[in-house]
Amino acid sequence: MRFALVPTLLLGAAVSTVTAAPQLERLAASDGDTVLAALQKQAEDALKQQEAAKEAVSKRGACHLGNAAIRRDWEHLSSPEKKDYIRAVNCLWDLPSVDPAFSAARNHFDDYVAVHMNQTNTIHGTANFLTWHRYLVYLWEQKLRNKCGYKGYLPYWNWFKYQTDLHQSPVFDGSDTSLGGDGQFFAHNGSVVGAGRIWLPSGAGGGCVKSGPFVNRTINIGPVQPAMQGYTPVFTDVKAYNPRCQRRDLTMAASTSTFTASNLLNVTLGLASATVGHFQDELQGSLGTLRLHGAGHYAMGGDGSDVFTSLNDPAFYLHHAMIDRVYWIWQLLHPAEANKVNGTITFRNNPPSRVGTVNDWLDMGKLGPQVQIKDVLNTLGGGPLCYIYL
Ligand SMILES: [Cu+2]
Repeated sequence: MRFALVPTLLLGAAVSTVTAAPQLERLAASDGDTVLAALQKQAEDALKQQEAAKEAVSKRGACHLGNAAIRRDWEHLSSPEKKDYIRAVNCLWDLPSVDPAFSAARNHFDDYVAVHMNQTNTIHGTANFLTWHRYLVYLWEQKLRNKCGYKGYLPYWNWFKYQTDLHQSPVFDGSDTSLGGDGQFFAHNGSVVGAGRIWLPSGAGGGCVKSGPFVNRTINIGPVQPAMQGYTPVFTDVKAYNPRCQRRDLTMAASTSTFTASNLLNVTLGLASATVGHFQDELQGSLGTLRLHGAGHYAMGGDGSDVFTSLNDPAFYLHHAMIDRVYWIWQLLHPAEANKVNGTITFRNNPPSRVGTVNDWLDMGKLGPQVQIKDVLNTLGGGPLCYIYL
């Protein structure tokens, strides 16, 4: 796919001051990880400028660059740091459910799956998609720290490394410092995605995750709509208790084709970066297209490919941290658009619904306090968030 530049007029000063066109042309010819590193540098420069400007005109808030949490690439955590994260996830799995109204949730790990499943149709393809998921993974991070003694912050899965062989990825290599490896081989006919318009061939897995620190864990909710063929969803009562192993099918057909420099540039500096509406639509993909958000889910396959209950795969949180990181980079590079939302309050406006606003509440059930979208647009203060990405 050819990378297209954003007309400078569309963006005002935002991008034109940050990146010159020749640099963009050069980036477009690089690999995804090089582009990501360049974008990160630009975002950091923009962040420093914006923070310096803020500081000049007002008293500094409690959160600033000097004390913000730093979320890092899973690969860049030390082994003890990775093991501490894994220990804390296991700790959440051992804590009791906090929502007795959802009987299939048997522990606190399940509570997150339940809250997401219950709201699936009002948090995807909606005005709140980016902020709802931002706040959810923040609550997950805080719970790991406050209830389970995790010392670090939420790591992310860098999509732009190992995308041609996910078995080599430190997130998925099956070692005791990964979030588990591939599933056992399970013969199936690939996955159907993109509203039934895209077929992805199966990988070498599809069955129970066979290695890594969570092999003996049981998941209890769903599946509701797994993309992987041969994985039968619960049709009768999606809220029913359904204990089983977690399944995965590392699917390079999704990751190799989509985690590209061209797709990353398109949403951060290209045509699809012009407005928040363009950005979020391109990030999520539309009917018949596979894009960054979907590709991460379908690259995990199995339980991770279920739009309702993909949180059953513990790598969900690292995938959505990466979504949030790209959103964070985009916000920093597009300050005039950064605090806007676009869309309605139902999945691709089906059924038709009102337009979403920054005053809408983000409902996390019993996972944490409700906040408004405007409270989580900025990761550096003005609300509960205080973090950056590195
Ligand atoms: Cu979701």
